[in-house]
Amino acid sequence: MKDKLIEIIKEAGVILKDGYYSKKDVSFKAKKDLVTKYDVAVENFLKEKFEKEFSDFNVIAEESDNTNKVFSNSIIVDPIDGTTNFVNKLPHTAISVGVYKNKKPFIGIVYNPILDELYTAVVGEGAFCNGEKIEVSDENDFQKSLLSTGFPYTSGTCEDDLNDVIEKIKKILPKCQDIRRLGSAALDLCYVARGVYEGYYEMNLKAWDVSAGLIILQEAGGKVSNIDGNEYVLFENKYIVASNNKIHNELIKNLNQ
Ligand code: LIP
Repeated sequence: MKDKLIEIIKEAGVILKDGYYSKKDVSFKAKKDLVTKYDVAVENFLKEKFEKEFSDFNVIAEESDNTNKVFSNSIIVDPIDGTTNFVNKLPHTAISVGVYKNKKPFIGIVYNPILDELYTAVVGEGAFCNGEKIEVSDENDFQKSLLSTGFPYTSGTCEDDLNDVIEKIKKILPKCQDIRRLGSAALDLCYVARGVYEGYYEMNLKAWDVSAGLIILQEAGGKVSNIDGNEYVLFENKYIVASNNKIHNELIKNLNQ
């Protein structure tokens, strides 16, 4: 299944790449939440191919889902993760596809066709970037850890969420090396997987933002949880917290202090 998925995702990457270098009309799903015709075109392409090739799976995709529910066999698709970057020609944008069998993680693929980075993982077989094995960083000193986060679209409309973002940064920033915000949750998780960041956290994400990246990260030796340190459940938890495993407890402790 993995090879067929990669073949289809690479074809979809051509649509994303063409769009990236073209002039784009932008629509708003919400105050800060953008969408373009390319999000829809990549999604339609992937949905049609996946439904034909993998008829035992439900395809759940960002621009057409209205259930917010994972079925027992699901292919969860974000056609363009990092749409704001895509629109502004910041090359941190990717197609994300997570496959869940009997509700359990099975295959994760994140493809950035602009930088030509293909992250892949099958549960039990390790994680790879362009075919090279990747592993999380060895750093266990929180003060030396580079972290990443994201700001929820709701920070423009919900004061509680905005305050929460600020509070968390106030708690974490003095204690770590630094914090980045690059704008694609799928790639943030892959960057923890390949040892660029030691940790990552974000609120209000949907299953399509993280379904593939969390499989890739766990296969690279990392850890994913909710903000209490317990299992992260797609579509259910407000926060996702991810790390190289070594700093996880401290990251959780500092986020909650
Ligand atoms: C986006 C994320 C980004 C996050 C946004 C949003 P989209 O996904 O990956 O990191 O901060 O809230 O969810 O909307 O570009 O697919």
